[in-house]
Amino acid sequence: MNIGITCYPTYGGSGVVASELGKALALKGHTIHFISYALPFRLNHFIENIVFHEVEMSNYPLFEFPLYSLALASKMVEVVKYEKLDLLHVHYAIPHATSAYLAKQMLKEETDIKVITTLHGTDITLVGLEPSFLPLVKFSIEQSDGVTAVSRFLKEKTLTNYNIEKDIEVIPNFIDTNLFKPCEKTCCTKRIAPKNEKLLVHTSNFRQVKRVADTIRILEKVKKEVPCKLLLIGDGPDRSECERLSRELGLYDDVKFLGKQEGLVEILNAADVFLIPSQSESFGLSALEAMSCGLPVVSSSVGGLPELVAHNECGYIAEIGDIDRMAKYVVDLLTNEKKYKLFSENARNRAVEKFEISKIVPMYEQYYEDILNK
Ligand code: GMT
Repeated sequence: MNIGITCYPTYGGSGVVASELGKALALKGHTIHFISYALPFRLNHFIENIVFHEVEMSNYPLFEFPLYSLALASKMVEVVKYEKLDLLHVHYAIPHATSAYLAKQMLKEETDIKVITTLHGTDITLVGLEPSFLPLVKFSIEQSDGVTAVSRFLKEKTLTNYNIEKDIEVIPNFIDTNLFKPCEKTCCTKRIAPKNEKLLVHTSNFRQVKRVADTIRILEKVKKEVPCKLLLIGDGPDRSECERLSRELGLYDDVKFLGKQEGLVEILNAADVFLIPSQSESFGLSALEAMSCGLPVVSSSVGGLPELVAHNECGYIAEIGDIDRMAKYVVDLLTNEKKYKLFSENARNRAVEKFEISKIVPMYEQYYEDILNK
């Protein structure tokens, strides 16, 4: 198939999923055309049947706000027409599903290009609900030829929040378990944990929904029982506030802010427990990456997290903000070697059995076929 993929190209789960899907489809022989304003950051190796089409933006002074959605629609039209695409697969509804709808209308005399929209999270649960976007998101979802959601939770939220009656296919996120796998500690943590302290880890874009401050408060409690440190990977608006909190709690030496990092597999393998106390999380790709490396996860019970983290098997889930309980769970894991080993194995097995890339990519291929033959 000849497939156009649009996604946000920078740091973030939906861009990771779209890029990894594109790469996997290309390796299976499909031709993939990425259409975005920058090269998606995971496309770091040459694959001959992946082409990137950059959406160029004009700086005309009259346009106080960049008209990206429109420029994207024009680029989509050009690529569909000249590269003879079979379908457009857009990730994150705003504005990608709307641009694709516009492109579809512009092309309708020549071809009936099919549009598939994959919903990822805040496009539905947060930004999409703002009055300035809600009608547009609802319309763009309804007009898509096919819609997928990354969890059952997200599907239900979409149907109820937007009062939509439409088939939405749940296709969960996936992981390359040959890449994200348990291995000997290769990264040196002597400076971070000189006394072999246990390591808690969290990765995110440090936005409010992630509740990163909770991870610091969890560390404060766990530290009273087990010597440990916290690794915080990533960056974003809440980072300064978290740095301030760790100083205020006298934990600045115990919380290591590592910023954005490339060597995630090494870092995860150096750590013991993954924390994800989010306010809202439609899937939790970062938790899946950790599970695939054999890390038990302690999470909040929101959104799609209970579909991913099997409670009392490969981790524990607790109410949002229940720091005491989350800390207790972490202590339980770090002080019971037998349980830790079992949960670590369960986490890895669950990633392999339910979310391995080679099992999920055929679900997208089948869905593409279904939509094209509808
Ligand atoms: O919504 C976001 O926070 C951004 C979004 C993204 O584009 O990175 O993340 C969402 O999509 C990921 C990939 O499907 C999911 O793993 C995340 O759970 C989801 N984030 C939220 O729901 C907060």
